[in-house]
Amino acid sequence: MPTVRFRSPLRGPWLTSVFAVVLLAGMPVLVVTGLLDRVAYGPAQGLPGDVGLLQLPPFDWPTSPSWLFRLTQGVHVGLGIVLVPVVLAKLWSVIPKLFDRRPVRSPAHALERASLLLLVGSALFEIVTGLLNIQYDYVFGFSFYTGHYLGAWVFVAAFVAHVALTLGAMVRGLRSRSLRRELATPLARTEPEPPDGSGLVALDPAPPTMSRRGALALVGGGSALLAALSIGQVLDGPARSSALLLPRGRTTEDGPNGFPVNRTAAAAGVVPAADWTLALAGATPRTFSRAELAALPQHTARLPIACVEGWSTVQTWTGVRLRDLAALAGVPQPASAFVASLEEGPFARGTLTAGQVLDPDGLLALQVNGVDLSLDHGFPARIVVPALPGVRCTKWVRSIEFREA
Ligand SMILES: Nc1nc2c(c(=O)[nH]1)N[C@H]1C(S)=C(S)[C@@H](COP(=O)(O)O)O[C@H]1N2
Ligand SMILES: [Mo]
Repeated sequence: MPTVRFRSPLRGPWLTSVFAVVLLAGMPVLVVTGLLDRVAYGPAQGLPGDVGLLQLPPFDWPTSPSWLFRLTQGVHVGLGIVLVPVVLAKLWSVIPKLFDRRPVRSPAHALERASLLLLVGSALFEIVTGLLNIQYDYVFGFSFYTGHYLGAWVFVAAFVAHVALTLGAMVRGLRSRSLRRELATPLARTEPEPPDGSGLVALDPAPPTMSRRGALALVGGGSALLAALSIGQVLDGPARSSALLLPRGRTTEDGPNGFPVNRTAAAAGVVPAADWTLALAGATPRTFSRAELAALPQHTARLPIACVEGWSTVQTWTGVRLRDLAALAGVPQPASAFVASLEEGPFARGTLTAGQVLDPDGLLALQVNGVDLSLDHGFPARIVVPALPGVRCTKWVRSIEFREA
């Protein structure tokens, strides 16, 4: 028998099923947007690290619409945050089962318990790594990208097993009470769900201190509050400072370069030399000073920087088209381009696909919002390409190699 420690009269198959159906709708979106974000990184080149057989099939991330990564990444991080109260509520609602110490009865029962352990463990792992990554600068002893990705596959396997094992019970649970009636039931008329074999309903329920609609409002309100404290990270202008939960998406500076900085030049240890030149490698290797780049035909485009941590911003960038640089390097139809930064470190290199180089808005930007890039935003020159993950928008570019194949 379940222990008698857990006596809330609200627990029961209906309440658990309500939280479950929200997660059943939300989790697949979270997983798919997460996998898309991974695909968007493009060919692995140091980052994200190699994951062997779990590597996703190669796929050319489109450059249109330009807000595509902003959307998938924003949904992934936003939904991940908003679902936290629902996950916690779901865990609370099934706590008697989690503490069920009875011996395993059958192989099926053993499987169910193992999948539950993996489900809860991987969900908490994904929440903790995801939240830490958007709060702090890479605090892990392992690669966030690899850890979060492998954790996601454990979660997917356990989630599929759990849904297969409990879908019937969820449907029965949802049908056992009317949502509309629960929403009309105040505390005074709140009664325990009828005892059943689920192990969720307390054998000896305590008097209610909250109605079921109150519990739903608490969880929904928690999610709404988290949403309100996060949404600012994707808004430009003063509203951004409301992103109290996502400090990395906030802006400290004013002026044309006043938008979030992922990592400052000081933090990256970058001090561009006064005689900086850009090296182009290809059929006809070339070098360009900044003045020579500025004398080439310039193109302006409004494009987002969308960071894997969830924040994003749209700014007006001006610079030389990457496809013009490819032609100057003697590779007018490159299969890919390899970008290197003045900086050493995980973001210092990146590969661009043919589509990203050839997109008319794919830029080596020299200016933003009509003025030269600030040092923190990548002076002397940086990559900005539509729908390219922020992490690939390499700052302080030193060289670009255009490859035929
Ligand atoms: N060389 C270099 N380029 C970089 C980074 C970096 O740390 N070093 N950070 C990347 C990340 S993760 C993001 S989101 C964008 C942010 O650009 P911003 O700092 O100009 O807003 O720059 C990208 N380019
Ligand atoms: Mo980023």
